[in-house]
Amino acid sequence: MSIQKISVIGLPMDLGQARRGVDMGPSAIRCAEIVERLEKLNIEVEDLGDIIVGRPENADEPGTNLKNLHLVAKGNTQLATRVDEIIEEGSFPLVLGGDHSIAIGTLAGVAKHYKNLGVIWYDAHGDLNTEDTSPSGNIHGMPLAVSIGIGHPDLINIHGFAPKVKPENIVIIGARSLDEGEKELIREKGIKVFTMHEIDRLGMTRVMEECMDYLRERTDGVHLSLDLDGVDPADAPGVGTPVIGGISYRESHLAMEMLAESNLITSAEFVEVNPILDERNKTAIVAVALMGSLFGEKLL
Ligand code: HAR
Ligand code: MN
Ligand code: MN
Ligand code: MN
Repeated sequence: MSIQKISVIGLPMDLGQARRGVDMGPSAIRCAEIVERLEKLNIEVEDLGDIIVGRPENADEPGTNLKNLHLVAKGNTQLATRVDEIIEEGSFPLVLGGDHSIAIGTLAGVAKHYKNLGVIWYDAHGDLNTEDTSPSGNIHGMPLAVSIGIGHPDLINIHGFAPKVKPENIVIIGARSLDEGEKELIREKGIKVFTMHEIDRLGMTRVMEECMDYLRERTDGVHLSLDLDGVDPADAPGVGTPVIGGISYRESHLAMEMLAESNLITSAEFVEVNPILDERNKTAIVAVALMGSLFGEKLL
């Protein structure tokens, strides 16, 4: 079924990592004319604005090495409710970050509506760390682990149930910076990963075909979680943790166009746009261009 209506919602969260400025991501993406661009595709678009994020007095909380745990959990709890409502109303949730910790809330709200939710995790990183394996204590390196039910109880139980996603329903695309603990978890849980090696070797067309065939046969909805650092920093410089050797702008467009043709995607989020680190809003412009392709924009 084609998408009739999109509901845009921002979570201007920068507390899941250490570099300030990513809280301005939703604003930068709106400046890059997301609403205007999607309206041109004959889809009804509503902008629900941003969820308000609290300001930390002290990042370190007693009893945990997770930074800003309380405020990250609070923002994500609110996001889960809003995303749940959007789906309930029959609209497509399009969530704007913020750092990638916001996927915890998005997935909580989305997963309630599917028995077998699929997830495409487009990212340089695995975001599969736990309190024990994390090198940083930054929650933006943990949301995928949280979604499969591994992590702090205040995070995994958001929206009242856990886990949100089965590991075998996840496909990671673009990985090139995985911590040892993440590699172990990928092997142990059988998570499907197309690293940059497979993208180089097979080409993006085949990677996306394999990804979509894999998800089509086992899921009843697919969430796209697109971290802009999955794209090469030459094309998307405005991110907090850039990793060279990434997916090109053109390959990313191709991936989005193939997803549009497949009609598989039922929710999406675009995260980690940091305008403070960007060059003339380039990364937000790239994000909006990719959204255009994801929702069916054609060159001719
Ligand atoms: N793996 C590292 C950590 O857990 C770095 C995480 C990186 N950042 C992200 N997530 N942008 O994709 O701290
Ligand atoms: Mn509901
Ligand atoms: Mn990420
Ligand atoms: Mn990343």
